[in-house]
Amino acid sequence: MTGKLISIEGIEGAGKSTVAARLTDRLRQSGHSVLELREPGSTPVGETLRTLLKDGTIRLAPLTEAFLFEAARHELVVRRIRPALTEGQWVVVDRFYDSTTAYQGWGRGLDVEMLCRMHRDACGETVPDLTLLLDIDTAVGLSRARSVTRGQGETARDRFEQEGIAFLERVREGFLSIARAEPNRIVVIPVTGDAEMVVECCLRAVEEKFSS
Ligand code: Z5A
Repeated sequence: MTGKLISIEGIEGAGKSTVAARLTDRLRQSGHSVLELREPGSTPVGETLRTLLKDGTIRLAPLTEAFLFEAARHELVVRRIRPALTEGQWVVVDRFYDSTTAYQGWGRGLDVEMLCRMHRDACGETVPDLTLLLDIDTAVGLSRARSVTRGQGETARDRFEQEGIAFLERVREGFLSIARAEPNRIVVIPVTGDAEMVVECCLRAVEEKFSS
């Protein structure tokens, strides 16, 4: 595999989608061939599971939720990520398996070791070369995410937006804990400035990681 896999993580409203799009543009301008993907999604099965997973009216047990995210991830890895990396493309993915560890592990209380085994089954040796963790104050992230949802005219809040601030605090702490455990892979980007400043920080992290 000659391409690079970059995942972007963080709680909702951290600016992941914004960063993923702008980072992809900037990497393309530097001459890289870049595939931008999102999780769950970016395959027919993944997009179908995304609709189900975000539907706040359908009850799911935590383990069911974890299996569905892993199923969507396996499809993404097999159908999109591995072929792209094999062709030498760079892949920017909006969320990857750290989200399951943080949300279903730290948030829902599932066993983190079990989840890590599930990641290995779903992804095999396809692991991110670099993970950018956008770390934002929980209340700020939640309010940004909710303003987007309201802007889209949705009436029912989705499964995760129904969760309270305490859930999201656990998820945020989960992400930071994963970052502390894997400092070579994960760079924490504090979200304090505007989107352009955050993108610049991310670009610096990419350059530092891959320039040597
Ligand atoms: N989930 C899970 O539980 N387990 C898993 O394994 C996976 C996911 C993979 C996916 O929904 C849900 O599934 C997610 C976790 C769970 N839970 N939720 N909610 P999603 O993909 O639709 O949700 P999201 O990833 O959280 O997307 P989001 O809410 O859109 O957040 P974002 O992508 O991080 O933010 P954004 O859309 O780029 O920006 C939000 C707003 O802030 C927007 O108006 C921007 O213009 C603005 N923004 C962005 N950056 C800035 C800065 N720096 N300053 C000011 N304003 C900014």
